[in-house]
Amino acid sequence: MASTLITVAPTGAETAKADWPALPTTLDELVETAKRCESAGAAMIHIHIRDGEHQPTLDLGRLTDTVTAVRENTGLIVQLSTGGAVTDPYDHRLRVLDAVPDSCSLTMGTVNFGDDVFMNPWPFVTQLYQLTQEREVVPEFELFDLGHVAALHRLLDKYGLPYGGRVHCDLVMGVPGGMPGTADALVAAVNALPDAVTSWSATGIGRTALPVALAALSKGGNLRVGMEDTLTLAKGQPVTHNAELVERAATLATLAQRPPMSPDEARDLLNVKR
Ligand code: KMH
Ligand code: ZN
Repeated sequence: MASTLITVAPTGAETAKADWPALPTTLDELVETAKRCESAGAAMIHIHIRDGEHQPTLDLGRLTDTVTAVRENTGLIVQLSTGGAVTDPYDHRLRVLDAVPDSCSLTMGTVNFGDDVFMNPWPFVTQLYQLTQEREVVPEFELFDLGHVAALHRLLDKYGLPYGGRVHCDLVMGVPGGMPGTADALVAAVNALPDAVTSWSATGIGRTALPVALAALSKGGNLRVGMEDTLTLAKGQPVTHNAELVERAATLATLAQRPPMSPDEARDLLNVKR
């Protein structure tokens, strides 16, 4: 039976710990979260880290310690964010690969991001992509808009396949400024993906989480869930632990006759370094 890759994105860079104490911001909290989410059905973790004051950081020492700790305590594929926070400079975002993750996010273009702008100019995208090839890190292409899908065609045409030969994308939907979190937008984006794409997932921000997950499963895709993207299970029902979102995703995937895949199966799917 086919199965579903569930990625958990537990923290992100946008939510303040003071507003959401359940957000995992310390290394201990992140490791505990990773373990519970693996048990609930996650196979990959998309990581943003925080500093001692719970602020977003791309500090290389902390990133390296995080990769080590998650590897020591779980079998999850470790994906580090190269998006960071909207304020992070390009050189710090490139330096993330020095922490030697299995995978990293790679956003395919600039996008309005609420009241901010998430900057991903083409020269930065191509530099980061070539660095992933050189360092043998499997990229996950983050697509916030249909224009990002077109940019992925352009990137693969010009620079060839990623390390490992698989092309895995994640549709990030419902960001104010990006494509909407609707089934129509999902189908349009998936139908426009390059033929080289071997797997894709989708995530819906905020209240679009559930419609996007249902549309993704219906269209044969995989799921990303977590408090980076969604802080409530339903109106008035805050998420108290990331595992709740993973459990819900696992339930939906099982109902769709595509139960969660194990981290080992996910390693085969993405062909990350073993
Ligand atoms: N925090 C956003 C500015 C990624 O992780 O690569 C970027 C983001 C995408 O979350
Ligand atoms: Zn992220």
